[in-house]
Amino acid sequence: MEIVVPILTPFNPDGSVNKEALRTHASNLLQKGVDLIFVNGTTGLGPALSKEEKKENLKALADFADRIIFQVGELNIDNVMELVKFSSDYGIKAIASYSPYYFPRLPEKWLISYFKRLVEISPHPVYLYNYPLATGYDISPKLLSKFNLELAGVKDTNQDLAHSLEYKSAFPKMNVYNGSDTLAFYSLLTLDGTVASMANCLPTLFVEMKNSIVRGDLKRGMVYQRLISSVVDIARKYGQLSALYVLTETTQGYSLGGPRGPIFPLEEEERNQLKREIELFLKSLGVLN
Ligand code: ELE
Repeated sequence: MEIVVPILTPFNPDGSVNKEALRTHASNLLQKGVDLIFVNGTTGLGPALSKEEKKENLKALADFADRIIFQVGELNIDNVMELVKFSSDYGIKAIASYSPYYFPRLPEKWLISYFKRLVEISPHPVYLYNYPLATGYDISPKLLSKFNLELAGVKDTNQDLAHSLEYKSAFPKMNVYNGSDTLAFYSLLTLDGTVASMANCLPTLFVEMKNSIVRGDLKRGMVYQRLISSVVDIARKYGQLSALYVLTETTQGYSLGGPRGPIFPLEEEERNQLKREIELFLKSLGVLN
């Protein structure tokens, strides 16, 4: 039962990646008990990073390599292959990729060919990052079965938990995570874990939720889930990806700078309002994280 954090990528004011802040953040999250770090995911603004930045992120986190899943997806296939090869110097847990996206009506077999190429050249286990809402394609368990493609793992970002459960039924050896914050409790309980963006700012709550499940105290676990879902609701009002930088700074006590356009940072007034709102909310619950 693993808590996986799709780690935020911290940026300097000049738009470059702040590697020191990335290391500080990863180290803090692992110290607080999260199990794995997903690098270059959606929350890490993966689709907005260059190939070199993706590499730099892995390099910066080399000390924690065995706890890392390295997302390599891009539309330029040469870059993808280069990223996979680059990962061979690191003892990471797995590489992952979202499916090809943007181009409409891609035949199923092309989507599968993409993942087959990854499996062929990857020195590490290959995980599918399935996010149909974002990519336009659902690499479903049925599709994998139809083409006889067995992958080591999947992060299924899907509001439909049954969809995630189907991977486990079709491929019992596959490591299956659901990637929705609002389903984290259920994902921990019924699958191999959760990939949860809110664990960037609420790592301790996630660890407490997991511990409650381990103890068999499911009622308490659900209380943590409700709390996390409330923070999701607050963050979404401001733009979740940018809000996460502010929330993490507020709860963890260090700055991650801000995001980078086209994911624009919150304006000063929004930042202050969000900080006030979250501090009030967490204080009212007596939660220190
Ligand atoms: C999730 C998104 C999903 C996290 C990543 C993640 O960032 O790589 O709003 O539930 O669709 O994909 O945070 O967000 P929702 O795995």
